[in-house]
Formats: sequence, structure tokens, C-alpha cells
Amino acid sequence: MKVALITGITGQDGAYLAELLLSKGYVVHGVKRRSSLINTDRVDHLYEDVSVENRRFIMHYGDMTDSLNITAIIQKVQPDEIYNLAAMSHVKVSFEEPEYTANADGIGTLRVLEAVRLLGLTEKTKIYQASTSELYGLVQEVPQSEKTPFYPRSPYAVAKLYAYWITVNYREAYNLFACNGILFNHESPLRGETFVTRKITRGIAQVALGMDKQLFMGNIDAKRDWGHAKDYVEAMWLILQQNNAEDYVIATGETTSVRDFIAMAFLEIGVTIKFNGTDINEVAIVESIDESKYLEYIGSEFGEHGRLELGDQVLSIDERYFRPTEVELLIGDPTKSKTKLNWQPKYDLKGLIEEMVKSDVQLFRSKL
Ligand code: NAP
Ligand code: G4F
Repeated sequence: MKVALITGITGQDGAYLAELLLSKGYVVHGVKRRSSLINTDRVDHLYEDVSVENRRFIMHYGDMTDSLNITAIIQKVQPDEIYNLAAMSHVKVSFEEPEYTANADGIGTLRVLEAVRLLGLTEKTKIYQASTSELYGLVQEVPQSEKTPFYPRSPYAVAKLYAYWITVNYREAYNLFACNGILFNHESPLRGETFVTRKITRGIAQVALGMDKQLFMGNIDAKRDWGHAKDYVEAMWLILQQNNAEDYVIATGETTSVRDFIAMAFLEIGVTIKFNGTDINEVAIVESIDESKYLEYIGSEFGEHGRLELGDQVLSIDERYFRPTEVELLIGDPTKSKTKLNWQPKYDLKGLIEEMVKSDVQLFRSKL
């Protein structure tokens, strides 16, 4: 049985990857942070009690900012594969916590690589580094491929730039099987609540159920290449199954604005919206409602604001969500991953939105 170690196992990708590797027969070890509240919701269904013999899912307390701890875990686990997913992953928050982000996301990656080298595991352990399309930032080429120059636009992206190059350097200097997956945005019902897609699907569920009046959004002109996290963790695994250690772009090759994502998500519950106004004065209004679809989705119970009606204002712009430097457009060129990894996403954007909206409507209906 192969042994995998996942840092960031309690995050969106960590949870899907753990499921995937368990289904492939791996023993899966994960690093979780100590916190005052339980932070293992996404993987609780995989938990095995310590009394279970031959457990295949094992958690260790750890933190990317603690070299001794990271080294000790790797020594104990002796992994065949490490998936380094742990990071302070929120771009906007990284402007407020730049030093911590550099430490966890940048130097944290060095800690993993150096531990493998110092422990003499360079021949045994393959390493996947969670690199990001944020590296392209102020894009120098459209679409972005493995050869596109980087131009990071946030403390998060700059930290991830260090992580990218230190991974390449350890591969070249020490012959480590270390690879970067340059993943474009990927989402799911497990996505953190403050990333834009989940904020939208949660917000729409609450507005549609009369639990809130409207969404407050930042730059809705930004465009992203959105895929489903389930498809993307499969690409992570494929990257480590190749004969040669290389870096890959993982993307759908299509881009959509935040504005269009919002309109598509409202349409999923039968509501057509119209955008009026410009810049920070832009709003969205309910233009029409497909009654049978709306009521089939939402049911007949509503919160204090009641049901949606024609003309209701359901969105405003709030400058607090703007970033000091923005990444306006991301669209990946997945040619290499399609040809070399034979990777093909199963979800399209409509299917992703449907799954996320359904899940959040169900979540908030249960709270009514
Ligand atoms: P996520 O949901 O935010 O999960 C991040 C994980 O890292 C969580 O388990 C978190 O623990 C853990 N973590 C954060 N700081 C840590 C520290 N100092 N020590 C140990 N663990 C720490 O992120 P995700 O969407 O799954 O993304 C996974 C990785 O891919 C991240 O590195 C992200 O930057 C990168 N990435 C994501 C995307 C995307 O679109 N999702 C695209 C490209 C790259 P807690 O649960 O305790 O917070
Ligand atoms: O969902 P986001 O916060 O994701 P962002 O900044 O693209 O970063 C995510 O994807 C990266 C891959 O490219 C990962 F590396 C990173 O870890 C993370 O997972 O924002 C997407 C876009 C941005 O342009 C943002 O300005 O949506 C815009 N946006 C507009 N209104 C908003 C909002 N973003 C958030 N979070 N909240 C808003 O209200």
C-alpha cells in the first residue's frame, strides 16, 4: 500500500484528495492545525478511531510555520507521496497578513522540501506543490500556459512564487521528484465561505429563502477560469504518477466574469436578474421569476424578509471587497495536462453552479 501525506487535509482540496487516495487503496496521513474549535468538518466522515487496526486515515497535529514539527511528521510517516496543500489561501487576507502568508506559504514549502532532503528520502518521496494561477497576476499572455511569465499581484501570489521556484530548484539541485501543479480556480460545495463562488451561492440561498435581503460584492468584472475541485485533485494525483517530474497547468480553458457567475447562479433557482448602474453604484434587480422552478427549489417557508418579488434589489457593490492590486483576467491553456496526463474535467461550470446552489439552499433550508 502506498503512503501519502497531505498537508492542508482539512481544506477543500485536502478533503477531496483524501477521499480519492483512500479509494485508490492508499494509507492517508494528514496534517491538521490545533485550533480552539473543531476544524475537521470536511474530513470527519473519513475519521477512524485510534483503536481501529490497520487504520488507513491518520491525522497529525502540525503547522507549516514549525520546521521541527514538519520534519518529525515526515520522519514518522515515511511517505511515498507528499501533497503540500497547506496555505493561507485567501488573496485579500494576504494583504492584511503578508508576513504570516510568506512564512506559511513560501517558507513552509521549503520546510517540506528540506525535511525530505535531510531525512534522506529524496529517492523515495515524491512531492506535489500546490501552485496557483495567481502567479500570472497581471497576465503577460492570454491564455496562460506553463511557459507564460509570472507577474504576481498580492502577498499571497509572491509567497507562492517563492514556493514554485524552490520546488523547481530542489528538483534540479537534488534530483527530487517535485512538481508544481499550477491550478486555476476550483470550487465545490466544500469551498471556504469567503471565496467569491461560495459567497455567491450561500448569499443567493439566503436571499431566496428570505433570510437576507441582498449580496454585497467587490469587483464583479474580474474573470476566472473556474473548475470543480473533484476534477482538480485527480490531476494532482496524476502529476505524481508520471515517469518524469514536471510542472503542469490545470484549467478548463474557459473564463467567466464574476457578474456572469452571479447571473447563472440566480438563474439556477429560476430568478433572472438585471444589472443597472456603473462602478460602485451598480446594483442587480430581479427582472423575472420562473415560479415553479423557484418554489420547487425553495419550498414554501421563508425567513423574516419573505419571498423574492419582481423589482427587488438583490446585489450592491461594497468597496471593502476591492483589492489593492487586482487580477482581472485568468484563463488557462490546459493543452499539456490534456495530452501528457490525459486529464479531462468531468464538470462544466453549469454543473458546478447547480451542485453548489443546491447544497447551499439545502443547508439554509435546514436552518429556517
Ligand atoms: P483551503 O480550503 O483554504 O485549505 C487550506 C488548508 O491549509 C486548510 O487545511 C488549512 O487549515 C491549512 N493551513 C493553513 N495554514 C496552515 C498552517 N500554517 N499550517 C498548517 N496548515 C495550514 O484551500 P484549498 O482551496 O483547499 O487549496 C489548497 C491549496 O491549493 C492551497 O495551497 C491553495 O493556496 C492552493 N490553490 C488553491 C486553488 C483553488 O482555487 N482552490 C487554486 C490554486 C492553488 P485550517 O482548516 O485549519 O484553516
Ligand atoms: O474567489 P476569490 O477570492 O479567489 P482568487 O482571489 O481568484 O483566489 C483563489 O484562486 C486562486 C487561483 O487562481 C488560488 F490560488 C487562491 O488560493 C484562491 O483559492 O476571488 C475571485 C475574484 C477576484 O477577482 C475578486 O476580486 O472575485 C473577485 N470578487 C468580487 N467580489 C470577490 C468578491 N472575491 C471575494 N472573495 N469576495 C467578494 O465579495
